[in-house]
Amino acid sequence: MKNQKLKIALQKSGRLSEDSMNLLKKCGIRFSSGLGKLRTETENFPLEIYFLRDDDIPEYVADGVADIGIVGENVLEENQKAVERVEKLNFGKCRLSLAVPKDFAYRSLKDLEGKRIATSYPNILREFFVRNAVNAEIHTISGSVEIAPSIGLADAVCDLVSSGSTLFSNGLREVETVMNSEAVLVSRPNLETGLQTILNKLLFRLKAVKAARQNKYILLNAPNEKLEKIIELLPGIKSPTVLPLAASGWSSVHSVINENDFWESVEILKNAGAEGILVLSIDQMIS
Ligand code: PRT
Ligand code: ZN
Repeated sequence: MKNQKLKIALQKSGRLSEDSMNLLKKCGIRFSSGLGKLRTETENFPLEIYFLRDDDIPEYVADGVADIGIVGENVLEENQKAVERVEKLNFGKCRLSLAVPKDFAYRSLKDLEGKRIATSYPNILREFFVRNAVNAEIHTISGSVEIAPSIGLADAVCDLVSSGSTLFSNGLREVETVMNSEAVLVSRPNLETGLQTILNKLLFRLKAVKAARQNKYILLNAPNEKLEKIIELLPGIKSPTVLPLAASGWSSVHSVINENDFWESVEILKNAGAEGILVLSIDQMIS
């Protein structure tokens, strides 16, 4: 169908909102995202954006109100709706963890036997306890889980953690990871051909942005006599590009390196005689 648009659901306002919108923008998709907007059209890509509460996204996608969505794996796992995971997005990283008050002498999961655990993730936690043969009482509360032990409502909690500072400032100690989570792109199953084609186009761009974020473009100058050594040390994805510089006896070396190796690589290269090292972010990387 002509003029067909893919409908995507993003979190309206919360921890995933900014990263989700930035990701689309990095994919070259232009749109306005005024505060309070529920829906927006994009200017240069057949996409329509819906802004929703994150907990509602799996259901809206499963029901076909939206075709695709961006949501945390924790929400997906808890809600168990009929949606397909299409691509992990590398942001919104956190873990769902069990935590106990500091003075709780915790050694193993067995110590939670018969205890009251407060959480907003009863389904995930129940499944975890079944898998680990622990009998504990799950108390479902919708927010401020971390204060439950101090007001006598629970003996322990199971909540999302990223830096750990919320647990710490509430006198809690993280003891077990129940699941790791990050934002994922989900889709309703069996998209019509036209919509699937648009999704494939979007995915192509998303993957290019994701790959770019994990890599840096590096340029450096090397004296020719040290060139061989430097090239050998460069952990690039392919052999680097080497160009002669106007100054005789010097070359310019260009390569792409993984962000994780980055600082270490730069130090090694510098020690090997590289000069004028420039490191640039990459916007898109198409393999
Ligand atoms: O209004 P709406 O329902 O859309 O939003 P929400 O309040 O339910 O969700 P929101 O915006 O808090 O989180 C959206 C998603 O972000 C979650 O479903 C996770 O997938 C992801 N995410 C990543 C997190 C965190 N990190 C996180 N740290 N979600 C929540 N937290 C909370 C946690 O619950 C705890 O209260 O942050 C606190 C802990 O953080 P640290 O840094 O102190 O450990
Ligand atoms: Zn929510």
